[in-house]
Amino acid sequence: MKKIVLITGATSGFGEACAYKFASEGYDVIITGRRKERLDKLEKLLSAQYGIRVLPLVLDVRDRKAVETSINTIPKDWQQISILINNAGLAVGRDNFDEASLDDWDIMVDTNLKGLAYVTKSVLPYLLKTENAHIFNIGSISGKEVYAQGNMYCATKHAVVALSEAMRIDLLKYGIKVTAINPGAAQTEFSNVRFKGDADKAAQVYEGIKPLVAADIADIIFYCTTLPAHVCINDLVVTCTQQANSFYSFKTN
Ligand code: NDP
Ligand code: 8X3
Repeated sequence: MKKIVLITGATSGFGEACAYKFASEGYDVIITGRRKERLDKLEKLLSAQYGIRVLPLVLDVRDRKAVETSINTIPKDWQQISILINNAGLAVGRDNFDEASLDDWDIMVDTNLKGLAYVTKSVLPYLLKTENAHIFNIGSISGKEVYAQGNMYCATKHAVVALSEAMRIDLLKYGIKVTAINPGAAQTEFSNVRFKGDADKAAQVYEGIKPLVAADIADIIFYCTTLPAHVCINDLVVTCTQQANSFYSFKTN
């Protein structure tokens, strides 16, 4: 039987790249996200290209009941999940603390933190029954260093790092690996979402640097899964070569 990976936020960016990477390595993939048409398209592409099974689950990770129902009712022949990639997440807005919108903050807390926890708690019973289970949490460099106008996004990503440490400690007894991946600037739909569709503002984020692309992160996640059973990469910060940290990038124009 093929190994099974469940990926949240597989309709774009890192999640979609992970779906391609794991499918290309022969995994069956459970792809989730809110946009059904994208999931349906991805299902067709992956199964045709790689001959693996694909299970699309339309899922808003903020909806606790929907997460529980959807994951609890995964068909029997899909329940041997050995890898969970908690990737669904977003930044909404980039404003000073005093000017930021509480609605934006609610979306980020509900998605990046509570959604990640809901999904993990629901998938855990399956992981516990599988050998060499591995949880990946996509944090961010903003979970290591807070930057101006990053306030609640940075706070949620600091919380993802903290929750990853907590999972690692509490799940140690089951031999489950927990890896936090903390990328710097990566050109996905992230900035379009953050700046609410303002393409110019989104493009400015990557001007003068060669940013990470989604496949870079997917390759690194896959690499972590290839290590021997007794080896776990706990926490990784990954930036493009022109970015030193949250504050300093060496721009060439
Ligand atoms: P994208 O915007 O390209 O992808 C985000 C994914 O998250 C989409 O598939 C989206 O699917 C999904 N998502 C968002 N909200 C929800 C929700 N409520 N329920 C289910 N799925 C949801 O961005 P990235 O690929 O860049 O982002 C992926 C992760 O990486 C995020 O956690 C982000 O914070 C983090 N990150 C990104 C960096 C970057 O520079 N790009 C750097 C560091 C971390 P849909 O809209 O269909 O629901
Ligand atoms: C996304 C990277 O630097 O915009 O998490 O916060 S950053």
